[in-house]
Amino acid sequence: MRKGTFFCIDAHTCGNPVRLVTSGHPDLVGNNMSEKRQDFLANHYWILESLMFEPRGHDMMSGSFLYPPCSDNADAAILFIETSGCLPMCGHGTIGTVTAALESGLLHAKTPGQLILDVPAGQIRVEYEQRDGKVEWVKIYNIASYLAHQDIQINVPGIGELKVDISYGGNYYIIVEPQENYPGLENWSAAQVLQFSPIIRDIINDTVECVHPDDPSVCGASHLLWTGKPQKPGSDGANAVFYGDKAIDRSPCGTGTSARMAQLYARGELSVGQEFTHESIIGSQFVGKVEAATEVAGQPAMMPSIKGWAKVFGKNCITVDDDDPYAFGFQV
Ligand code: PYC
Repeated sequence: MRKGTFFCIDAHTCGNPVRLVTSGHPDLVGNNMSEKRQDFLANHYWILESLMFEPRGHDMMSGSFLYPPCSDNADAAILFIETSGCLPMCGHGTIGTVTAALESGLLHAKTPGQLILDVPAGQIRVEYEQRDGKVEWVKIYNIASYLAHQDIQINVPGIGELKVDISYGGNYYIIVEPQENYPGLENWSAAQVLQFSPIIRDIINDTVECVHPDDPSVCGASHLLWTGKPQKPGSDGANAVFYGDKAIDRSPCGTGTSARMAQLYARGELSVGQEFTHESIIGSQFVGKVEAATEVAGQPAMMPSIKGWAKVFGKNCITVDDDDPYAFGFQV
């Protein structure tokens, strides 16, 4: 039976949507969130299609379900859903989910101001400040991030030769920096990001293997991160992250910022203790930091944190019934 009623809290993190689905959860099979993510992808994907795509969602739509923790030390678990699928980790999604869940009383921290959350990519720690019921900011201590591939030469129809890196921050990011055939984000339009990103992603995924050494279900370069000169005071870098088929993240992207810091750290351009304020395509900012050095499968890696804010703006009740020809969404 593919029908249901889903209560949702709608929020945005620094401009990008987060739809926290508070009822209608499918029971998921698995010992951890990675296995539960696989179960959702195999058996419950219609829920994502219904709640993320038009007419109930839109190109940029992104959301989550809260689940009971899988580990003894955790407060809760999150399953991320968005138009690009079920992400192993989502930074803006975590900030929005934590804000909406705390403000609505759905989530109670064992230690006020701190949470431990199981996510498909592993376990993350969160700090937050709540005043008069409102969550002021959320800081995520993200999973280990690392530069996976460096200086990959590709030939992109309509652009020409490009050199890109691939870095992991909870998802694998293809990072495009200013160079001869790419003048930087400030000289590039959103239409160009949307036109060329899927082409580059296909070229990379046909030729370069990205598989997480600790969890092979986390694989494939799913996102592109285009860099450029920041426009806002206090920013150290600017980016536009492309995901799904037509989305550009309105937030500075938590996993993208982690991946970018891991790249800069690997090149010696950021060191432990250093902050990195990242600006989005609409000028909103996350404050990133290199918290510590670590290793992933014996290779150098770093532990990033990302701090940002979210605002709750509404509640809704979405019904999905298979008598509706567009119950499971569409794309144009
Ligand atoms: O904030 O990690 C993030 C994210 C991933 C895709 C869109 N936002």
